[in-house]
Amino acid sequence: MATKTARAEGPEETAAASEHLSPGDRVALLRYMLLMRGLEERAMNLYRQGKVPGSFYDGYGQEAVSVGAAFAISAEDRLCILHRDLGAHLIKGVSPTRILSQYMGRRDGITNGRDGNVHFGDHKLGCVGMVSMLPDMMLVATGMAMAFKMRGERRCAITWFGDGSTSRGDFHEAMNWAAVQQLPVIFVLENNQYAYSTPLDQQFAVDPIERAAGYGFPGVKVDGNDAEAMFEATRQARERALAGDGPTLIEAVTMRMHGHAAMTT
Ligand SMILES: Cc1ncc(C[n+]2csc(CCOP(=O)(O)OP(=O)(O)O)c2C)c(N)n1
Ligand SMILES: [Mg+2]
Repeated sequence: MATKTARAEGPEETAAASEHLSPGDRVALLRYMLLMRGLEERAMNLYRQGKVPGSFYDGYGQEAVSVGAAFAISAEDRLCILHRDLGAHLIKGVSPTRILSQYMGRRDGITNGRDGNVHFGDHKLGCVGMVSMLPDMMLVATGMAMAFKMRGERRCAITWFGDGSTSRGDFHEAMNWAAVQQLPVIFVLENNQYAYSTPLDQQFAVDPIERAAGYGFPGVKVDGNDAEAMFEATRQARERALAGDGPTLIEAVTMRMHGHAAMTT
């Protein structure tokens, strides 16, 4: 019988502090989290002034999820980044000025003014522009990982996605194919307790971390507010991927501190 574990009561398992981070790396982690927070606060002000068109989504309070994980990713790897994961773009080297230009729809933004706050990624830096249908970035990452494996390349793909995505068919298809083919892909489930206004206990009856075992690969539950734990879990998942041992599901337990999207007032 299924265990009712949907309502997260805090992480059951947290990766150990990393021996692979120097004091300078820890300062860098903090710096990127502060940069993400500051940039999003600035962008939110611009949005309220009507200077950012469209909708505005932020990762306020979730900085460690993207920053910690992306810090473990190398230049040859590929990143499928979602709407609350600005830190990953920053770690890959996208400048704050370009991010703000992107949000404001300016020509010196990443998409040269063709999109705003969500669908962008500088492919020269390894970042793939977000697909809006959730969680299709899981399939994009899985496909890239398959190409890496077929070409015999030592690299991996990583993707982030929300708790809401785990109820979609695409989630299962990506997990299954990655497992069957033993693909070098890292799935980061950003569990911020809500999908729009839907809480966890109305989304699933079993904690999605348990689904990894159902498909035949490891799942690790991490304190998503701990950048070091996120780094270490991702570093280990990348090692597995490059060793040919297949995918890993990392569940980052965090909390959405703001509404789903910003309000104009
Ligand atoms: C297939 C699909 N259905 C609906 C949407 C609209 N939508 C955008 S974000 C979102 C909520 C997603 O929740 P979650 O996956 O938990 O991510 P979070 O916003 O909490 O980070 C929805 C329903 C979408 N983009 N794709
Ligand atoms: Mg969510």
